[in-house]
Amino acid sequence: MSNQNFIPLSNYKEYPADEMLKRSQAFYEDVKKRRTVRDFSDKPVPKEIIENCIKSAGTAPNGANLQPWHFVIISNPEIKKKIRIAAEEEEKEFYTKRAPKEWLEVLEPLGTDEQKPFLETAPYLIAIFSKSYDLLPDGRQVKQYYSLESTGIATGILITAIHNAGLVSLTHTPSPMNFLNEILNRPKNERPFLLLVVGYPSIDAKVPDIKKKSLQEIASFI
Ligand code: IYR
Repeated sequence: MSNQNFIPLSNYKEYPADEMLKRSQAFYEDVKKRRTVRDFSDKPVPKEIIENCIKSAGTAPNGANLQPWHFVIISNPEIKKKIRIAAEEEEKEFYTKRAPKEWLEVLEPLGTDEQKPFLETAPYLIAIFSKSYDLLPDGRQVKQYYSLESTGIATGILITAIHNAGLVSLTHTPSPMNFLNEILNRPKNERPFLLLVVGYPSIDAKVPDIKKKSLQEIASFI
């Protein structure tokens, strides 16, 4: 027998089909304007906006509701500088040694290189960690389920919330990212998942001229 406490689904609101159509269209029209940005302004962003976006991320569906994630929000310039130095070191290795030719070829249209000035310019870096296990106060380990999938979904909601607020972001994945545990003093059960750069775009920000696949290319209805 379940010892769970169930409550009515009181916040669900059904819309008429025509209104759903309009809402789904309006959401698509807005979300398709999101672009990954690499040219950031140093214009400050009120912390409450970031807090709301993180709270939105925390609503994500996840394995057994164990919420296997941790977000570190970095605005301290010295910590940002440490992260930039460590990331650029790894990226230099990547671009000059580690990356196979085919990988560099698909990155070519994005115009990326080992220089990551945005890690210092942008007002916020959000380091997202995924817990491989959790720790009880007495030190016992708690297994997590679908940790990476759950953290991925939360990150998607976070990126969408940031876009919805009127800010831009960059999903940055310096590889390997273990330096984030060290710099941010995070325990070893937390694996760095992604570094999200958040702020306003610079006035002259440019983005690559790339296209998203069509509905027919990404989906099949059977
Ligand atoms: N981490 C590197 C390389 C890179 C890899 C992928 I896959 C991208 O979509 C973009 C960049 C960097 O950040 O430059």
